[in-house]
Amino acid sequence: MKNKANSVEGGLGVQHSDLRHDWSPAEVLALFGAPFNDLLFRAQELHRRHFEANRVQLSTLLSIKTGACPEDCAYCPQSARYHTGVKAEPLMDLGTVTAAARAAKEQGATRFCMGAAWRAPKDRDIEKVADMVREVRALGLETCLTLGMLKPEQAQRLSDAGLDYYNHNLDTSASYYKEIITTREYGDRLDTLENVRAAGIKVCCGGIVGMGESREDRAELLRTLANLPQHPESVPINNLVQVEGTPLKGLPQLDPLEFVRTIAVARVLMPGAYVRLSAGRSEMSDELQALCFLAGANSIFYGEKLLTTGNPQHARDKALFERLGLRAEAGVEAQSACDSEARAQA
Ligand code: SAM
Ligand code: DTB
Ligand code: SF4
Repeated sequence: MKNKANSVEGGLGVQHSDLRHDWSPAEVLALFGAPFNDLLFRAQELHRRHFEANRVQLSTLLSIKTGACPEDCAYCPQSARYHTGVKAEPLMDLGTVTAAARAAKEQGATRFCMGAAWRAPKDRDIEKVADMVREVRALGLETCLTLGMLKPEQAQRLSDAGLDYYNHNLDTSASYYKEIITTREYGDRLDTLENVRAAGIKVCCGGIVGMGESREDRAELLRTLANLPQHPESVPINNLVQVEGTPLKGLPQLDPLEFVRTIAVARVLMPGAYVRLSAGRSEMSDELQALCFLAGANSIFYGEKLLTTGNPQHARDKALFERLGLRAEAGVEAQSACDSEARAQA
């Protein structure tokens, strides 16, 4: 079953009072500081009110334009400023993208996310990417793009092509942002999110932890997301993948339990959103991932590569789901088949 967050109050136990947009800094910090079991219990309760408890949404990523990015994001292996060994590749052709999308669908993914290492796309890029959206959608997959900053007309073109989601992360708190990126401002990110919403595209927006930020920064990131006029439908929480050559390589690792707390607080603040356990899973044990699912994560990147770095093998994820009794969320086609079956039985 799909996200229950938009269901009418009552029937599925969904309470709109769960969906707040007025969180104070102290309230969010109190959640972070609560006893671990209390926080996880609250997150799990809310998770079960809004979603099927053991379903996980599967998204597969593809880098459609790689490297040589003019931005200076300190975490990113694709910035032209750092020597990371990532080979720059121009925009992929349509056939290569659709072949990858077909393969992702065969493996069980329901959403195909295409990422480009741009500060912002040019109008001629938008036309090419819009064709990709149309073709991938025709395969029966949901589509997601992450291309950098978008102007209102560009967002509208993508919406007209049928784009389901746009990913644009705030990454961290407004105050820590300038330690990580100097080539754009936090406000630029918020502007793009507004343009995406105004075009009727669903918002995928989250961040990265483990970049040397404080707990206050993590709390501020989640508070900013939760206090947007509408919660993002999808909230990716990335654990920094430290890549040789980037300025953040060599930072101390974040306490894994603090990572779990971050997931749990995201679930409590945005109970109707898909919270994605995103980058960094290759380095996580099954036990740590299990805690993340208990904390309310209900989406993952599924597929053996993220954009330029590794992700768990399909077989490892299948074994993990088996071990935990988790099931992949059905795709749009399977979903509509279930719906007609249910209608026939009614
Ligand atoms: N260039 C576009 C942009 O920055 O919005 C889209 C692609 S960019 C690679 C998408 C997101 O990937 C970033 O916002 C960041 O959150 C995430 N990311 C990049 N490098 C990462 C890393 N080393 N570890 C974790 N997440 C990372
Ligand atoms: C997101 O939040 N994480 C993804 C996706 N959105 C685009 C990217 C993770 C990238 C990890 C580093 C890499 O593979 O290059
Ligand atoms: Fe470029 Fe995006 Fe990487 Fe920043 S995160 S360097 S904008 S590809």
